Amino acid sequence: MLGLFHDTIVAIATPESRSALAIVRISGPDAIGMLGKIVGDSASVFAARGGGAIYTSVVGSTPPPPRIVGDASPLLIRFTPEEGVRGSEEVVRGTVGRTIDDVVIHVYRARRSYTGEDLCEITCHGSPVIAREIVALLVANGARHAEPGEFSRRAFFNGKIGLEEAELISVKANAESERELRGAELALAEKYVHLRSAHDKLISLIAQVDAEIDFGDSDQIEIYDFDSRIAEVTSEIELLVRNSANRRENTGYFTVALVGPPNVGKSSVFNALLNFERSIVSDIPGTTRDYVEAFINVGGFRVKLVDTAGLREADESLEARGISLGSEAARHADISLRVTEPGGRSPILSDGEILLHNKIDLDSWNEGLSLSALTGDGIELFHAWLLHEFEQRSETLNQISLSESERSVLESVLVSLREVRSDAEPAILSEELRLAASRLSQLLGINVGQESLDYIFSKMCIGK
Ligand SMILES: Nc1nc2c(ncn2[C@@H]2O[C@H](COP(=O)(O)OP(=O)(O)OP(=O)(O)O)[C@@H](O)[C@H]2O)c(=O)[nH]1
Ligand SMILES: [Mg+2]
Repeated sequence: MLGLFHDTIVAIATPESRSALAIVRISGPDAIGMLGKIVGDSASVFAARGGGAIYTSVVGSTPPPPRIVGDASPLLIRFTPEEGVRGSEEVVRGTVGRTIDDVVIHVYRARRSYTGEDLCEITCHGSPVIAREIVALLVANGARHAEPGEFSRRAFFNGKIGLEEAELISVKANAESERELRGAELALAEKYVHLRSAHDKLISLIAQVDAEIDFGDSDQIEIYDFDSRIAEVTSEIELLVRNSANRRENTGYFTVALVGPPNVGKSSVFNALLNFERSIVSDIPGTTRDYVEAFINVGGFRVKLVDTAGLREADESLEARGISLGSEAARHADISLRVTEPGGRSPILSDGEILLHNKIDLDSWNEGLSLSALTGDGIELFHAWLLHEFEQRSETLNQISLSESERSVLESVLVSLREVRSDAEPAILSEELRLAASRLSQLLGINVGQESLDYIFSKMCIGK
């Protein structure tokens, strides 16, 4: 099967940091031909039918080996090209130069590959320098650097994955915690259930309208419960739009801010939750002058913890700025904890603030949340409380997320469905329903619009 794309793309598919192994991916009509030019055992690469691993080396040569057709010299090796370049026998100069790395290559032929075109994965040692060098060699041999999500985009266009699957891959690749992953999967499934159901209901109505046009004996269509069936479709779409609109951007994590007067131990609580000394602690009031952020994992939930500058009348403009930035961060937090200490004045809590009493080693405290950042007493209970709070709020964490273009498509479908009248001219009615259904089908990946694709694939990383 030939793919739809004429060029061959390459990218590092693993994070560009030091690791045990790294993978370079190359996909396209000439993937195998290009790879064959840079490895020691090119014959095995050309002959690969897919499925097995080839252990060989990548050999760098500068300038890259030119393709010479015709005369063979002792430096030249001969091969019979496999699929893709069939028809002409070519000879390339044998790989001369230094060995860049020993690698393992997996060749996937178009019919059975992720992208639907010839795809090779080169597993090399995990230094980013090596992986980049392999990519550079392939680019020198004619490959192009891939855009983010481009491998999956090709998989979609070559019919290897559907739109829902593509979006799911993107969600999986971006999830930073188990809870986020599960929440996002559920939200995604819900989105497609509603879309599919609205679409299918419209299709069944269109079929009935068309049957009435062909076989009915009056100028008006007579479909049982027509209006209420249209209303069902409308309310399904409305639900989808409502559940995704007016909600904060899906961050996939909760934010917890620690606020309160100086010296009550906000930074100490912050460090205790983090389990290392990230924020400076001292007995001098006003130690934290900016706000400090760090991520922790609480029972599978990803949590951004924010330590803020102590709230007080600051004479210094820098500190005042820190305090105002901290207050701003606290206002946007999902949970804002007002930290107090024994003997401190009873605070007047702002909207949504929750009291957290620190330093219980100095004085016991019987009500509400209390702990000692110094001794660790109460930290475990506090963790359990946080986890409970997150579980309660978890459905707000991953709402159905719609791009602006998806939302505007749904809104235009709603506008047209609200205008549909069962007593309209049957041919016009059929056309209106068909238009609405085709707009929905775009969102389902049938006859899909460019913007929805950009929205999905651009969220993926390079090499995906
Ligand atoms: N006894 C006791 N002392 C604590 C506890 N937590 C913090 N402290 C002490 O309280 C002082 C202030 O702690 P910080 O964590 O710097 O307080 P903060 O609220 O961040 O202060 P600012 O950054 O100035 O707003 C330090 O001397 C800490 O050692 C606690 O649980 N028990
Ligand atoms: Mg502090």
